[in-house]
Amino acid sequence: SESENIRTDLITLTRFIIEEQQRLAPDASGELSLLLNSLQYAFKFIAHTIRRAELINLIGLYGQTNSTGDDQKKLDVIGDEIFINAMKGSGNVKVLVSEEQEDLIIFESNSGNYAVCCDPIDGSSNLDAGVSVGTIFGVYKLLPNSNGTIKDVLRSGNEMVAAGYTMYGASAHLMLTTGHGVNGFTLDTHLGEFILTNPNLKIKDNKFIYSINEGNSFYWSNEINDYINSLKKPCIENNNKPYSARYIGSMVADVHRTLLYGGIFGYPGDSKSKTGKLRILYECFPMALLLEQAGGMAVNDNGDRILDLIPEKIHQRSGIWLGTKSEIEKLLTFIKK
Ligand code: AHM
Ligand code: MG
Repeated sequence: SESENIRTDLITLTRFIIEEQQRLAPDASGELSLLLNSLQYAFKFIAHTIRRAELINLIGLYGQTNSTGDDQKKLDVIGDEIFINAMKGSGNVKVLVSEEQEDLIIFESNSGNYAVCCDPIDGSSNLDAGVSVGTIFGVYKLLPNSNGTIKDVLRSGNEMVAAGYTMYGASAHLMLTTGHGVNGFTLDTHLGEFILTNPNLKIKDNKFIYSINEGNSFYWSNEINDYINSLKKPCIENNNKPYSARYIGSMVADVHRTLLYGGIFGYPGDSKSKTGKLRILYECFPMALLLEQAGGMAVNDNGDRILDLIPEKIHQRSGIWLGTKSEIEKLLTFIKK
């Protein structure tokens, strides 16, 4: 019967977090676990809001531009508010950087020891078309004796204690790392729980895919044009076929596919925009940590490790390439020449 086929011993995100803490840091205060719990509440709230968006007429311009000059959508504003309130309410977060806020936010009334950097709804230009968007986040522990300053976030990506994203697609998928591999969870909307569905995820390398906004190729360097053109020739590794092009234009969705199928994703700097488009703290760093923890690589346009960068400004951008080791190594033979 059907009931015999139902799995009844599910690993929820909450259970996973508690068990991971007991296994890896039995003496820890549990503060990070509580913070991860507040993050999961924000993801559920945003997932729920995006699902209802069309019905309650949230789609459309809000009539403002955000700190980086993009048109701000109603859902961007609401996603940002949900995130800010969840972090404030958790008590564990002292410093928050949001893509939608020009300055960092310090929660004076919170005594917590963590800083969170986030893009509440990345890829929001895709929302009207119903394309997947996501929340990207990175977490730092405050520096010793810090009461929460900008210095707590202007640090290398190596110092993050947790990072990940939630993609709001057909289901909501959370990919999380605390520096011990990557674990993937899927939101069961009826239970209201994220369920472990991709334990210890490792990047596959059996699909030959490149993912980049090729409309910018006129502005790319010769090295990048040569590299991308090389992928369009039949190659031995791919049974004498060229690579496939896949570009959604929503970083979370493009990275999600790269994690699950392999290949390479790039948003390089070009002659129009020297440092590309994507922001270091809440777009490049979290994705770079996930990729490395899944066995892949993430580098900038010089071929240097993304996680070794130290941003000087909270909204600083960087060119980024991420994917399997073999794809990034191929890229490096072009850009390191
Ligand atoms: P956003 O933070 O304003 O939503 O922009 C970031 C998004 C990424 O999700 C995506 O990778 C990129 O912009 C796509 O940019 P483009 O349209 O230039 O290809
Ligand atoms: Mg963004």
